[in-house]
Amino acid sequence: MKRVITYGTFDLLHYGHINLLRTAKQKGDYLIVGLSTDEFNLLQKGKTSYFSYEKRKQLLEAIRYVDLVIPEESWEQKITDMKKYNVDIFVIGDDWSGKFDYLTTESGVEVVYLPRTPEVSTTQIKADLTMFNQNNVSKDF
Ligand code: C2G
Repeated sequence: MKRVITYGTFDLLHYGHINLLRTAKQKGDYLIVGLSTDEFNLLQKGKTSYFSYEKRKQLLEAIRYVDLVIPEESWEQKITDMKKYNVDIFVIGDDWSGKFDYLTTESGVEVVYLPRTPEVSTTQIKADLTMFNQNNVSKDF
């Protein structure tokens, strides 16, 4: 049983997230997702998600590729998570390329950086929706 783990906020779930989760699952038999809590997002990542942790967890748990969702509360927890969940492979998008190589030396897990899906991001979705609403509001007057 090859166990894979990844981490993220996964807000406004989109096909870029699904592509990553599908490919991550294909690398093993069991996929764990470390889902950033609302506090971790605010205090460590400087961002607030549209959906709360509970709602984002509910969405992730509905995805066929995801076997377990755990809270991501700190940058440091990855080392203990690798041991606690008996992880073989750590997977994340290549926007993080090189940032988690230490997991191989410290925990002996394989680290895989996957190419991001182009053109889609939660930030872009929010920007497009803001533009759309501004254009439509102005037409109403
Ligand atoms: N992703 C992707 N393609 C996109 C958008 C996102 O492959 N178009 C991937 C990211 O590379 C990441 C995952 O989907 O692996 C989740 O994306 P985010 O929620 O933006 O994750 P991030 O904020 O980068 O958090 O400790 C690690 C962090 O929690 C990662």
